[in-house]
This record gives sequence, structure tokens and C-alpha cells, in this order.
Amino acid sequence: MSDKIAYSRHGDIAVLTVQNPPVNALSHAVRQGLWDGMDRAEADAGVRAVLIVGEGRAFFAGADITEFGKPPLDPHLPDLINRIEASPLLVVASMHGVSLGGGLEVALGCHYRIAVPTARVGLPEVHLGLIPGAGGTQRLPRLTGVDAALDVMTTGRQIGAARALDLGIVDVIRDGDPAENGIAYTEKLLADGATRRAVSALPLPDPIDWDGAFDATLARSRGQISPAWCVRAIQSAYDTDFARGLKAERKIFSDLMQTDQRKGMIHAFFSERAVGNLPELKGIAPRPMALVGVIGGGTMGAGIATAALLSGLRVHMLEMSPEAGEAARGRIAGNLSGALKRGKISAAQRDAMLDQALQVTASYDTLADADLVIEAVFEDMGVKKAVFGELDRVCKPGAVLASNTSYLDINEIAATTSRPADVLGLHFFSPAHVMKLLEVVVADKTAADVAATGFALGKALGKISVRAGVCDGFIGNRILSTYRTCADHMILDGASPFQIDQALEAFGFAMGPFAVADLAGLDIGWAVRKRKRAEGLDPRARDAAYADRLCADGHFGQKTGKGYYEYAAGPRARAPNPDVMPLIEAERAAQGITARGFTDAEIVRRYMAAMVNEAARVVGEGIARRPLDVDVTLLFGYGFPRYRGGPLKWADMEGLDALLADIRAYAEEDPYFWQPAPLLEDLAAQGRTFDDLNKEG
Ligand code: 3H9
Repeated sequence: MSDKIAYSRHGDIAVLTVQNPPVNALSHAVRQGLWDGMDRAEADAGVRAVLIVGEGRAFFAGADITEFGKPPLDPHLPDLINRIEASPLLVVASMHGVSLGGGLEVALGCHYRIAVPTARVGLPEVHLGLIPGAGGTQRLPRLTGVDAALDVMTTGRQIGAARALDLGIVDVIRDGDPAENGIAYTEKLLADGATRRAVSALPLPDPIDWDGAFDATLARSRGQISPAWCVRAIQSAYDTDFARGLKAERKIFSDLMQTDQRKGMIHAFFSERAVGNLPELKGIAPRPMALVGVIGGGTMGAGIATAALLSGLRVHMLEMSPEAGEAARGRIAGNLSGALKRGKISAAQRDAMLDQALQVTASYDTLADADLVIEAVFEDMGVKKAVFGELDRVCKPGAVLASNTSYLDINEIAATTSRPADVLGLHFFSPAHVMKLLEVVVADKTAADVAATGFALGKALGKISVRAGVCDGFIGNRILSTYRTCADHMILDGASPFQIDQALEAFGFAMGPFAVADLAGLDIGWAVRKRKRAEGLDPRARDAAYADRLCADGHFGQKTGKGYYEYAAGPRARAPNPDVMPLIEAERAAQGITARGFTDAEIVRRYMAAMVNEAARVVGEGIARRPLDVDVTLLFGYGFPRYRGGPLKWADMEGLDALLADIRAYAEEDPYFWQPAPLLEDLAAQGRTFDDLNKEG
């Protein structure tokens, strides 16, 4: 028997204990061990029941994702589950931690299920571009009805034990040790004369309007196909018998396994876990961070303070005046009320955060005890330098001093202090208590334990932290400003912002770039353009000033009700602003440009080519460590469609040769903007991919 499964006897019960840390993934060795364990129990004299229980953190986290894309090895999970269900012995699952994907499918193949109150279950295969492939689509609806099963499968969300009990997924909830609970429950079942109960033998619930559900799910999934295929897999149970339903499920699962969407999503899964894995930080202890100072209580500062409070940290918020301080407190209170409404905290917790953990102050001296201070003031180098001068004066030795700047040079900011080793960038994304991404910007003199503190803070705040080097815009905003420029060039040449947004939303972006600009505030881009013009634009660079006119007239996007779009009926009901096209046409006329048409495909291709080219520079220059750091940044901070894996995974799947050929063709029109990135040229010449660089570590 495999060493992943321990076999023991408790009276007439055989216990199969899964030992495959960290999360008991159903690897080949685990599947084989369970199979052998069932054989042994059935041959073991006196055994009347089998209990399956996981050791460590989970029952099972599902199929072993690292095996995907490799030839599948016997025994396959669906066969194992059928074998468990068909056993003449009574089989019980005792569930704790998570039972996900194939893990829940194993439990559904058992005859009875007991869980601890903290157990969570789910079928998250859609997040990997797949559907449940080991009977989940055939068994779950028989327990819960079709609507609830579809909700579990198409959202992939985890549900708690109490809800699982309501839905009939588990039979009993009991607190305590999962193995002891399971043995006691199985003993009781045997004593009560309970009989085997195969979920596959239960009658099918009422059918639904399958085509309607397929279409509605597809429309909700913004181009991702696997959720809609859950509908077809369940439907197949109605067309045929259980065995053929399983076959139909398997066929859909195997077809999806071959798709780029599956490859993209699995790349995203592992990349999001790999970003924090940096050799230079191994074994480096972070500095303390119990008391966090936040300077500036605008939207960003209040969001950062909210995130820290929600994670149990104490916060001293500095504002210029008592009135500004009160306004900041009001913003934080509003954010915390939102968390209360969503059930994330209780009213008592909110009150304790506001009354005890938060202190609002107008004096720098209150920051003397802070372990870590994050500056979130106006984006101006002079203002930032003044703030860091004050911090240098008041903060205790060893305090970590962070800037939340989104573009400015952290080396220059650090140089204004007497302790540049303590300075780093912590670039949050707005709203900071909601958005998952944190860029940890490591400057030339940042100490290793200060960088480690940035990552530790990100972890405490529940963020995905990506290491970035210093440059204008770091990883994300630098790439953004390039693809935005590409979009502006397409507008000058004949596309409309509305067509561009629509084409990119159809590609899968949560929002197109002009809708994003309206959300972020057009004043931000305006300030950047003014700064760059003041620094001096290269005479070969194309410039577009039409958006400045919108800003000069006071239209900053959603916050003023008008930008590229009008928002008279609220942020969700956007309508093109009729003033925009005349401004663009005037600009084209002034630059002597004759507008031409763009297809949606051409828009996507150019936009993506600009993104990939700049991303390749960012990796080539070491601003991002690996291509996967860029992918995660774009996925979590810029609405890049997860099912495409990130821009560099997308580029690998498109083919680097073809992309480079397009960039070279675009360069014939505009050789300054479309200079191919050296790294892209090298990879294409060597027939290598960005993902090859990820594997080098
Ligand atoms: C499936 O089941 C298909 C079936 O329907 C049909 C099959 C025929 N495999 O996230 P963490 C690793 S599809 C391999 O940091 P947490 C993970 O990479 C599967 N490895 O911890 C990490 O490694 P490292 C459906 C896995 O506590 C380590 O475990 N199941 C797997 O924050 C710790 O993970 C899913 O989609 C796996 N299945 O969260 C569940 N899972 O330390 C996916 C984790 O080297 N997993 N690892 O970086 C999760 O959602 C979370 O990992 C989990 C733990 C909630 C389990």
C-alpha cells in the first residue's frame, strides 16, 4: 500500500487515513493507496465499515493540479470513486478543513458524510478552467437539486458546513477530532443497522431549462467557457443512465483540459502562490508592524488604514488639520460599515476598530512609536520629500518608512532621509481595503528585512504581494501607461474610445481602459501627462491632448459624473459622452490625420502587443523578477482576464514569433513607439517562452 494512506482497525471499522501534506491532494499515490486500502478492508475479516479521514489541514483539496497536462495514470479518480461507492462495506467520510473538487467528489462517493463545524466544501474546478470530472456533476444534483448544484459548480465558491448540511451534502455536523468523530459516527451507523446508500442510485431532481441556463451562465462568465459547460454536464444525466452521464462528464472535462483557458487559469493558480517566493527573502525575519502610521486620509490612505484595522493592526492616521482628520475618520468608518454589511465583522468589532485601534492625529510626533509608516499624500515629489523629512525626524530607529507613490522614484525619496535602508515603496491599489494587489517596491538601498516586512504586511492584509524594482510606474503602471498610449494612438488614427473599451471587454477585461480611466479619475492621467511634458517628451513621441480639454472643463470621470462616458443614471449605466468625439476629431484635424477604421481584432492585437512588449522590457530590466510577476500584477491590479493567465502567458500561447512579427510591422508606421523589447527578440530567436524563464526561478 502507498505510504500516503495509513490503514488501521478500530473494532469492525477500517480507517484509511490520508497523509499527503500540505493539503491531501489526490495524487496518483493517494488514489492507489485508497484503492488498495479498500481492497484490504474488504479482505480483512470482521471489517464491516470503512472510514476515510484526512490528516493535517484538510480532508482533500482535490485532484493534484501538478499532474494536469501529464498523461493520467491508473487508477483514475472517477473509477476510484465508483469503486468506493460500490463497496459492499459501509463507507463513511469524516470531513474537516476543505473538501474541494475531487475531494468533495470522494465524499459524495461515500455512503455517509460527517463534518466538523469549520469544514468547508466546494467544487472550484471552474477556477481552473475545468468542470468537476469525477462524478460531481452527476452526484451533487441528486442531493441538492439542480439549481443549488449549479450555483456551487458555476461559482466555484466554498460553502460552510452548516449550509452543506442544509443542502444535504453532509449528514451530520459534530465538533471534535475528525478521526474520533468519524469512528463514533460509523459505530453508531453500524449499531443502528444503517445500510449502504449510493448517491448515484438516488432519483434525479426536476430538470431545468438547460439552454436558458447555459446561455445565462455563458453571458455571466465574460468569455470563460467552463461554467456554462457545468450546465451541459448536469444535463447529460437526464439523457442517459448514470454510467453514460459520467462518460459525458469525463468527455467535457477532458476537452476542457486541452484548452488555453485551462492552461491560463492553472498558470494563474501557481503564479499567485509563487510571487511571494523570493530566494533573497528566505529566512529573513520581518521587522515588527503592530502599530501602523498612515499619512493622508484621502480615499487611498483611508483604504490602507481600513485594511490594516480589518487585519487587527493598530493605526495612527495623520491628517493636516482636525477637520481633515474627521473627514478621514468618516471615510474609514464608511469602509468599515461596508465590511459590517457584508458580514465580515460584527458591530462590536467595528466599534473597537474605530474607538480603540484607530487614532487620528494632526501631529507628526504621534508617529514616534509607529513600527511602519505608509505615506499616501498628494502625488508630488516635493510634498513627498517634505513628508519623509518629517518622518526621518520623528520616527524611532528601525521603523519602516513606506511611500504609496504609484509612479515616483523611491530612490529619490529615500535619499532625503538619513536612513534609506528603511525606505521602500508599498503601492496599494484603490480601494485599498478591497483590491488584492500590493507592489512591494524595493529601492537600491532597501534592507532585506524591510522588503520582508513589506511582504509580511501584504500577507497580514490578505494581499497578493509582487516585488517590483524602481522605475517610472514600477511594474503595473509602467505597462499600463504603454498600452494606454497605444490606445490613444489608435484613437488618433481612427478608433473611438467606446469601440476600444467594447473590444477589450469582449476579450475579457473587466473594464476597457477608458472606463477604467473614468473610474480612477481623469485628473490622475492629466497630472502624469503634465509631469511628462514638463520633463520633456521625446520629439519622436506622438502626443494626444484631447483628454486635457475634458479635464480643463472639470470632467474627471465618475466622480464628476462625466468623462469619456456620462453617468447620469449611476456608475453602472454609462453612456458615451457626446462631447468626446468632436474633441478627438478636432485633434485629428489639428495633427493632419485622416481617420481609418480598426477592426475589434486589430484593436486587441495592437493593445496586447504593446502590453507584452513593455512587459518584456520590465522583465528584461529586472523591474519584475519573472514573467509570472507581471502576469500576477496585471491579473490582480488591472482586470486582466484570469482565464488568459496574464499577458505573458497569453503571449506564450499566441506564439512569440507571430507577436514579434506584428510589432515589427507596426514599427514601420511608428518606429519610436514600437521598438521590439530585446528580451522578446531573444526569446523568439531561441524558440523559448516566457514560461521557460519562470521555471528558471
Ligand atoms: C479537481 O479536483 C478535478 C476533479 O474534479 C476531477 C479529477 C479527475 N493540487 O493555497 P495554499 C498546494 S481540480 C496540488 O498556499 P491555503 C499549493 O500550490 C482541483 N497542489 O494554502 C501550495 O503549494 P506551495 C480542485 C495543491 O491554505 C500548497 O498546496 N481543487 C493543491 O491558502 C498550499 O496551498 C482546487 O482547485 C492541489 N489541488 O489554501 C483547490 N491545492 O506551498 C485548490 C493546493 O508549494 N487549492 N496545493 O506553494 C486551494 O484552493 C487552496 O490551495 C486551499 C489551501 C484552499 C486548498
